[in-house]
Amino acid sequence: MTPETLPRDPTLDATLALRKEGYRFIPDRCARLETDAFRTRLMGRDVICMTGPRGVRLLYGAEGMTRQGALPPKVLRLLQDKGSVQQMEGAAHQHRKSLFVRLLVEEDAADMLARAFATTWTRQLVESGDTRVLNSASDALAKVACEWAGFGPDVCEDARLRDTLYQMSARAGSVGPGVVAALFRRRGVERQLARALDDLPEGCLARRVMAFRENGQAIPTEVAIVEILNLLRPIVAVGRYIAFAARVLALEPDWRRTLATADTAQIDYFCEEVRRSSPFFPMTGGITTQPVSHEGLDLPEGQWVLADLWGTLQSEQAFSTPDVFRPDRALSWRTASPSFVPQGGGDVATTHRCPGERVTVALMIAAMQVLCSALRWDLPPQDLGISLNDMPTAPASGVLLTNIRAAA
Ligand code: HEM
Ligand code: MYR
Repeated sequence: MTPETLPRDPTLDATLALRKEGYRFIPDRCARLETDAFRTRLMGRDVICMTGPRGVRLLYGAEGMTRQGALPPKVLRLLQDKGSVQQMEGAAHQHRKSLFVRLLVEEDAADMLARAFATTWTRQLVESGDTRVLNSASDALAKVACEWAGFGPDVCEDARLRDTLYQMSARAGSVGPGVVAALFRRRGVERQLARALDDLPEGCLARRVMAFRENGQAIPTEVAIVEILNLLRPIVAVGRYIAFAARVLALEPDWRRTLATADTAQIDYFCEEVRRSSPFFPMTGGITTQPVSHEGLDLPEGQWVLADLWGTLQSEQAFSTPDVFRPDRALSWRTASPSFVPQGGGDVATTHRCPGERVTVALMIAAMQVLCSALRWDLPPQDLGISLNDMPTAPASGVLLTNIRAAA
């Protein structure tokens, strides 16, 4: 089947529809057209949008794909940036990726970060007495991530810098002045980190990134900073998943009691179901670098493809009663699946799958232990609705908790 024979979205250019419909754009159209792949135009370019396992396998594992040029430039520059691991392919990608896999999956960064985050966030919450989970968890994560990387108080205690790390993912899907401001602020943080590099302690994480060797020499400083930001920014973004998890506790208070006495494995399944059911990374893009024949689809060179992650997580074929929150699905990042793809799919070492899943889930578990075991809190009336039009989205109130106190 060639692209010409795929169902076509009748809109002339669907850019506005994507902006309006957000997360629903690809899955709703696929459902309407009764297909897992359709053609349309976005930003004046021909694109194939795919939902479900076939698209996931194409973007995470098929030969002849690149991420270069596959995302709008401002999304790219705020999130991954040029020169980063996400823009590489083949042997060079695998080598750079091995750094992330070592630091984030093979070593015990997850446990260390989780412990540091639980301590920092608990202290802050008890001191402040009330909070918006999205904001306070993201801020505590920023502090913990910068300390973990080896930065001193100049960086870790800089509230504006911590907020910029948050804005980099929060603004990635917006248009207008907000995103431009976030881009400027990202550049500022890059300069600030560059100045701080000389004072880093021996053997710290940021120094290990700087010392990473490619083709016989250490990677250039600008690239090292991009990759250090690829460690800091997404740790801060985990605050969004923590807000989604806190929303479940708010809407279904029984979970507070259940998780208070649950073992880590049960809290783990709870957090994995939060990752399945919460809209976060909507879709990912790739471009063919050669003609690609993939599961019945023949794509010419230069074909832009978007793979729907959010809709795939909501598919009825893969997840029965997808609208129901059910940790007994026993999902795990440890088991490869082309449908459970909150942070991408495929093999982490050789594809663009996120290397941060172990860290993400460990931080979420720590957050649930803080909220369910270490602390007591009240829930004032608030809007916990989630708009699917904004990418990324969050519970409207950010999940407001009041009267926070240590558990007796
Ligand atoms: C890649 C989502 C957390 C580091 C990805 C990808 C997704 C994703 C969907 C694949 C992008 C693609 O297909 O091109 C998320 C979400 C997170 C998260 C929703 C929740 C906060 C993390 C964490 C880290 C991290 C905690 C590191 C500390 C990376 C890196 C890549 C990546 C370095 C690029 C991998 C490559 O291109 O090979 N992430 N991620 N992420 N993520 Fe995450
Ligand atoms: C990170 O890498 O910082 C973690 C996750 C950030 C998710 C941001 C969502 C971006 C929404 C825009 C994507 C538009 C794709 C066409």
